[in-house]
Amino acid sequence: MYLQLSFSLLVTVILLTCHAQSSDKCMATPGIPGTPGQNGLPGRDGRDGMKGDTGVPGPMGPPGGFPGPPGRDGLTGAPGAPGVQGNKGEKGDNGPPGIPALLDKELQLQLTYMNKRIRKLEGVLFLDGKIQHLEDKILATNGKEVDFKTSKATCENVGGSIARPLNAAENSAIVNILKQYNRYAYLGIIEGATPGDFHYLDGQHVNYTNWRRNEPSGKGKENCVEMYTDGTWNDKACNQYRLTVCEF
Ligand SMILES: [Ca+2]
Repeated sequence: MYLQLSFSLLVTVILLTCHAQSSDKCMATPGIPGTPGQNGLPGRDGRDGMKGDTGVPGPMGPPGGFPGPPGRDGLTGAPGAPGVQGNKGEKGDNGPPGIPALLDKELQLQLTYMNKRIRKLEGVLFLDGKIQHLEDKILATNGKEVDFKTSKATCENVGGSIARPLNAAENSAIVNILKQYNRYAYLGIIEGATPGDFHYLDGQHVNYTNWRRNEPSGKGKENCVEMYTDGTWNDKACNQYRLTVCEF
């Protein structure tokens, strides 16, 4: 009761005091400050910082300590110089006797198979007009026209040699190729130091010839031999472009 009376009295005093002052300074009374809030939960950890510099090596330990672990292997060195070749060993014993080829059934089967395959491949090339098959040689062209030197090198690079007819049958086989391409070809025959003296590339004397009438006529100035599409020969300068025909 006493407390309620005192509070009413205090309000009355404040109101009267306020009334006595100018009205704009006395719109409201300040409130009582609240109690401080509780601390929040701790935040999450921040990101890792940058790695610091390597520290200064520590001082050497006292003498008599244990040795550290061995270091890593170094880089591989350069190879050394090859050693001196050893002496040749003694000849070994002979192996057991093998089966004669004719009695080796497995070998014979393989040979038969290979022969069939080769004949088929020859058929394919013949069909394409690329080869002529003779008894002991195969004539072939790559269809390209080049000078004598290039033609010769082209044949030799693939294990053959520029075609040289040794008889009428071989001459005709070359003609068959020339007719398909309607081109002339150089033969593997050249003129020697003596004008009119023609020989094969290995220096052997030419046995079979098929010169056109009044040829050879170069008198030492036409050192190569070309074959016409009718099979006759003409001595010709070596720098013309002629069909490459090789023999194997
Ligand atoms: Ca001529």
